[in-house]
Amino acid sequence: MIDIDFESLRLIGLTNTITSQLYLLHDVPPEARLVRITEIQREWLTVHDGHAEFRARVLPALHQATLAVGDWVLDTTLAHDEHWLSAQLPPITHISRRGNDGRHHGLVSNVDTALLLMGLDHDFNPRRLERYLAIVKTAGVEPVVVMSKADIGEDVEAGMELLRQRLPASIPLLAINTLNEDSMAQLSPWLGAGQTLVLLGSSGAGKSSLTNTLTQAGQQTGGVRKGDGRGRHTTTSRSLHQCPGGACIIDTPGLRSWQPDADEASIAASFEDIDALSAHCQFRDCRHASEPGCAVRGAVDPDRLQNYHKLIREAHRSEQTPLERIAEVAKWKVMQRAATARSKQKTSGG
Ligand SMILES: Nc1nc2c(ncn2[C@@H]2O[C@H](COP(=O)(O)OP(=O)(O)O)[C@@H](O)[C@H]2O)c(=O)[nH]1
Ligand SMILES: [Mg+2]
Ligand SMILES: [Zn+2]
Repeated sequence: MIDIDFESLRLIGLTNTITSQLYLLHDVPPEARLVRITEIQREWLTVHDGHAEFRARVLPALHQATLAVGDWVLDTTLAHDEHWLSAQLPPITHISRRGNDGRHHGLVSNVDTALLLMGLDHDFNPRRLERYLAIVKTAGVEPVVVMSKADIGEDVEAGMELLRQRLPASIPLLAINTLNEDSMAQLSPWLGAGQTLVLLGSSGAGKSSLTNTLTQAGQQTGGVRKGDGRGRHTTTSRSLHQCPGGACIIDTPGLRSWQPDADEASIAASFEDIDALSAHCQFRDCRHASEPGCAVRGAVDPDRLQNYHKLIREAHRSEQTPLERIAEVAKWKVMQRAATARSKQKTSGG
């Protein structure tokens, strides 16, 4: 087994659970070192070994497409200080999305908490927030809803009240000013040593501002990107940063096409309030549409329920193969033709 400097690697998020994943790998060269991916570029990756960041490339045995920021990988140093990555530890959590082409896109790995950022200004959009919640919860990651721009938003209290009414009470919900160090204290329950957080939200929501505040607050200890001479960073790709308290933060750019990479059942389960209430519906297979004795309709915000149906329909469509989709459309046409024929018969008195 390879040597592991747990003390240093803990600063970039190593946990016991991840360490035990090492035993799943075969033929680990004794000189290999455990490192974490902090940034991915086309030609190279940036990895961190607990002390410093450096560039590395991926050996053909390992497919770059399966790697995401936050993954733990094995690094071998060759002559000329060249770093090559040879193996990936199976991620404990992995957030991915499905593009419009139906393909899976890995986003981040091994995160404990996702901070879902949304501005209390024009960015406010509960449906988009619920989409993010579905993506995160289906990946087994704990969400925290962080409403930014609490200092400049209009109707801050009304917006917060709307979300409190609409979302299950079990989802933490905060209003912050990302530029203010007080936001540190509000987020402290999720910023413990060894914790990894990812920031998700549309462009302009305040993700990079919050990253700067959390990584530069208080005294500056050895940080991945503290004082890297580039000043405040702007996000062009996903990248991992260290907080003084020992947590790691992965900042992401805003994403456009954003579909959960999950099946209908997992999405249904991720709406925990609807899931719990549906046990009391009269019909076991109630779709909470127009069935009698539905325990969900009326109890859940109608717009939230509509959004739930929309996300489930999307998942259903992307699970279908092209042939199944053609068959479904054909079935529809037959049914429509039959209905038209019936109504014609009625009007002609036949
Ligand atoms: N007043 C105020 N401005 C904010 C807040 N969060 C972000 N901003 C501003 O909004 C703009 C976009 O923020 P940025 O962090 O780059 O958003 P990102 O695209 O999510 O990374 C910047 O001009 C920030 O200064 C906040 O909580 N309060
Ligand atoms: Mg940004
Ligand atoms: Zn129902």
